[in-house]
Amino acid sequence: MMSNQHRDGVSINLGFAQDSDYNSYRGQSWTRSWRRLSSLQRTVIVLLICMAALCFIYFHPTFQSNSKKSTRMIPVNMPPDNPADKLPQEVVKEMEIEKKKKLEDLKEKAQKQLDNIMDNVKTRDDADKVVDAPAEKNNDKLQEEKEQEKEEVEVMKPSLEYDFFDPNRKHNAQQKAIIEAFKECWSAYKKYAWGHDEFHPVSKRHSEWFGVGLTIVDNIDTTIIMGLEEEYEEARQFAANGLSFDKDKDVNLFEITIRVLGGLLSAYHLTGDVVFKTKAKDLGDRLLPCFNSPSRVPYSDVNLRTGNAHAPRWGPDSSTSEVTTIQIEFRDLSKVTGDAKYKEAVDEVYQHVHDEPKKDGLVPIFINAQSGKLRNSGTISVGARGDSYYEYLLKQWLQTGKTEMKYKDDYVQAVEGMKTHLVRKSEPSKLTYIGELLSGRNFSPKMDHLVCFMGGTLALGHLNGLPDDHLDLGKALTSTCYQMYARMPTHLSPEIVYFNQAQGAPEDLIVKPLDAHNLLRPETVESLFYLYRITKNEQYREWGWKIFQAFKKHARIEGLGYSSINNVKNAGNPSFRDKLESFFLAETLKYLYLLFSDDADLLPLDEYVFNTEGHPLPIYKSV
Ligand code: DMJ
Repeated sequence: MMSNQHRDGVSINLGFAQDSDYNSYRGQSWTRSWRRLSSLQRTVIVLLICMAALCFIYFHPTFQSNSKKSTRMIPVNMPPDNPADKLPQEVVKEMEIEKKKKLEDLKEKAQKQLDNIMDNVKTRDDADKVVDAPAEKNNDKLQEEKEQEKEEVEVMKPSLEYDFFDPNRKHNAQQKAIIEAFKECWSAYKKYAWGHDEFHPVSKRHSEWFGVGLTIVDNIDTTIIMGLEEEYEEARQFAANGLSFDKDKDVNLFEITIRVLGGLLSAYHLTGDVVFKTKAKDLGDRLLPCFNSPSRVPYSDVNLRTGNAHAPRWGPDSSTSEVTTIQIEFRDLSKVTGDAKYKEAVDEVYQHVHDEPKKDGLVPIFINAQSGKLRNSGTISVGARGDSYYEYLLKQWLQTGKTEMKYKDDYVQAVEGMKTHLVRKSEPSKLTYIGELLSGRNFSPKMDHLVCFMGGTLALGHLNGLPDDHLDLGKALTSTCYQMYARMPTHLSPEIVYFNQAQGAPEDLIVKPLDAHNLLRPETVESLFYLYRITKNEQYREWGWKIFQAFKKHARIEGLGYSSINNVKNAGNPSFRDKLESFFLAETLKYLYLLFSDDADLLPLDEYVFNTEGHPLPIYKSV
């Protein structure tokens, strides 16, 4: 027998909802069930019984003055249906007195019975307490100990100050064009791929990666930020009714965290809708087994249903950026649920990496989950597998209200390390770029487009009080990233560029055939967004607009949205790769939309920190 305390009162559920259970349960359970009730519940039941008994007494014909029974007291020679008022006055009075007396007797008896029952309830309660006391004490003690062990996390609620769906929100011409691009992708995805992870706009097919409707969940916040109420409602419906993480599927911890967990948390903060929080918690719980490695550095993959976690299929190591780019999301999950376990898991990983030896703050791109060791001979890169390690150092410092100096210190040290070991200028134009250290030692003038996030991150650091040369480097690097677009025949950047170091060479950028593709990546427009917000220099908007135009010209399929392309060097035939990456909508178009926003109240940088997938999450006042 269970009792449920609801917000609007006390309700008692007798717990026999299932008929099959009921039959077998009925014979033996009333006494046990009664004993399991709290004294409040028992009192309520007893009072109800007593009230029913009193009602019975008051209203039953036996006790009514004009009842048929009372007529039996009338002398037998009188017709039974003769009204009492026809009897002599003294007889009637006598009858009234006798009836009143009887009624009083009965009331007294009922009251005595009620008192007995109440005494009994109290005694039983006390008896229960005696029997249960040691167990309760033990439980209390255990609970107390658990609470002491557990770090306290205050449950944070969304602030909801901005009305994203205000019909009076204004969009300028550029924003309208970007919204149009988003809507074109969304409606094609809706038509051909709804509920599936990714859309292939040339073949009009879809594919699965995690099997969770990735393109939708990664973009709930995009629909909100752009004020697209209809698309938001569709996404919300999916999250509420179509989204399930109960999948026998191996997923990559980092990718699902930044895209799906980050997307859900952001949607929760922007709307306050608990559906998103509930889903985020479910996902977070399913990802936690990743951290059950001997070193507590997470395995890269986990099965969402079984919780079986393991290293990647291709080797024993996890990527350094992957294990260090989950902290913002897990910390936020702890904040919104009040449960410290998520934050504790990722804090341990950060602390572990923090304690590992580094090259002037720079980390190799592989780490072993068994031993917890960074692979010493590993390449050092701010591109693939290294990138967001540096991004999350700065952003964790910001997320924690600049209270946790270890993140800032690590970040500043890493930027110094970059300046010493990785930053160079190319020939002949002296473009500033960030190269790599192969095997942790040998410089390579290779830069992934992924590195282009760093310009915006450096600017964001400067906005938060870091030195001027951070902003200078951020500007110079972003200028180079723009050149990676501007100097290609399609005006779109390749995936990887090599910078010329030889004096007298005619061109700064070398693009190898296998690196000439463009996946619609966001890093350059992301940096343009930060730099515009921070410097208000119109040049950044001009560059952003040119990049958007180039995407429109070479990556758009009319009526079907956008696809990644194979060759940015061939403007005549860049050839479609037939894939719309979810980050094109979640980041590239979102950052472009924000780049052109004149609304100072829209996601201010001192209130929100964007995760590495472009999902805004609140900045807290402390850890
Ligand atoms: C996104 O998923 C994120 O920006 C991540 O940090 C890097 N890769 C893609 C975009 O390029």
